[in-house]
Amino acid sequence: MRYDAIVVGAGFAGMYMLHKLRGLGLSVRVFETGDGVGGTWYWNRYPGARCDVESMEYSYSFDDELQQEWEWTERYPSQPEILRYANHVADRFDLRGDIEFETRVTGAGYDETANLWRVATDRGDHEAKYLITAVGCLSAARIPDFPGVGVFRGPSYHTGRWPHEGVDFAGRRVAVIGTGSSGIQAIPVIAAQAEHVTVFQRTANYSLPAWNRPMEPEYAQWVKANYPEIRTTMRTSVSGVMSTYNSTSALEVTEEDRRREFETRWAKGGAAFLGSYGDIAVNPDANELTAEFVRAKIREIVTDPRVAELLAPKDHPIGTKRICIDTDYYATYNRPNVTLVDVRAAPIEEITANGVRTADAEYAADMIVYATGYDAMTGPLLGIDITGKGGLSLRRKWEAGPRTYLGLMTAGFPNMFTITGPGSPSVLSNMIVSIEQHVDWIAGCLDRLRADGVATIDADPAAEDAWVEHVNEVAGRTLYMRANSWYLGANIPGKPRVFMPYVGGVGAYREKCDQITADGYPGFVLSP
Ligand code: N01
Repeated sequence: MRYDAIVVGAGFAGMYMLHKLRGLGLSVRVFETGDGVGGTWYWNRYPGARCDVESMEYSYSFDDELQQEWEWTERYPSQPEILRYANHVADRFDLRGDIEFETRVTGAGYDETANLWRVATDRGDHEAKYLITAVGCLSAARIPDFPGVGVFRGPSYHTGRWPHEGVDFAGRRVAVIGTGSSGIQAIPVIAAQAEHVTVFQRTANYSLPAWNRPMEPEYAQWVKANYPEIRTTMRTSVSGVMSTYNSTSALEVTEEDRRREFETRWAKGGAAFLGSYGDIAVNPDANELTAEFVRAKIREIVTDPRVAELLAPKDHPIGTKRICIDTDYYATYNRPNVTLVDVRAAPIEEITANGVRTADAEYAADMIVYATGYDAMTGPLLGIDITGKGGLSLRRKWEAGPRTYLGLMTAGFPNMFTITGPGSPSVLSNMIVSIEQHVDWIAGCLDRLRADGVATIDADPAAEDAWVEHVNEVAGRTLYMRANSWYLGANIPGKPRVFMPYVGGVGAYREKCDQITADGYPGFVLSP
């Protein structure tokens, strides 16, 4: 079939893109691997899965009736509630009719002569003038290639591919590998049910308390009454959230003031703690003071000093790996049924029929939970065999790391747009804010191209080079480069070490994109 636009993925990005393109009167088809909408929230059904952006801020802003009618029940939304919200949006805007579920896009090739994208799925081929990827940044789940993964006798699960029917841990010995956001959320919930949990930690992570609680109706009402201003604040902020950001240096204040500020933010909960001072992300001394406060909290909470020391991160600055937000994570190590294993000191050598064998011991388990993360940002795009002009494949073009103009397009792939692509703020922000900004920008662009009789748009290679350089330069001014994070591809053996998201802030980035629209798309090549 032939469409004006094909959208890949029916998460929050694909759903809103469909809605916008329909509004322009375009014919659109969305292809989605899962059998429902929701993207990341469709797949990540592990126990404890919850968003670390507050409910009132982690929602679409494009329709006032929608944001007024939906009632969030907790401060931070749980996965089931976000999935209900995604389904509500799909029903409300009648989106399902243009979404083909259980259909995986396997390839897409640009046909220069016809100026069309030919898109292959596992259920047939299609074509479209525009190809828009809405594949998410963290959707290519990854289990490390430990020898023996297939020989384990019991069931094993990746957090990002959790069975819909749930998992019963009662009476089971569970091995959990990985202590990123997913592991840190899942471990306390699993430990409350299982006979025993053995956690395999390679890198200790900084985690801040969520202090999640039922939604206060007065607060929800206040936000709803003030949504116009609140959404503007979020869109022009650094991370796309409402929280307050203190621009003073951590080094300019007295120890007593600093302690008070840290304690206040710790007691409030959530990632706003990292906004305590303006130089935490750039100044090693300011960062160390912040990190040490968190380590002291860990030592206070965890009763066994040896375990506390293992849990206290010392090998990377705070905030340079994605900050974790938890409920009872550190306190869980005070339970008699939880064991922490340091696999930095003695790495995992193999998975055996009976459990996990490290360099110095074998740990028996009935189940394995892989909370081992994703081939982030580029993985979902390179998982599709995409070829552009002259038969250039995206995998080849991005061999040394992703190259985009604004994270929206990559030169040589005309009429292809990447929602929250590498080179845009994406994972460093409230994803819904960044998704809406990209979708609005793309829809505005397509409308304008149509009005001006433009047949193709492509990124100018020179503008792309300059943007890539800018993305690197801004990241280079921060401490982000000092951690082996997935932002840098460091979790995937052999992946090029390139800082993928744009650290310049969603407000500044939006201004830049809007200016480009106003100036008639400099940095893009438009052909009639
Ligand atoms: O994945 P991760 P995640 N041997 O890559 C370990 C978002 N998210 O699914 O740090 C031993 O962070 C690895 O160790 P190391 C959020 O953006 C959001 O937890 O590489 N261990 C690490 O501990 C988040 O950042 C929410 O040394 C191995 C873990 O596995 C992103 O998703 C909730 C290993 C992977 O951690 C990804 O989080 C959940 C090996 N060979 C996720 N390989 C919220 O909104 C990997 N590990 C709250």
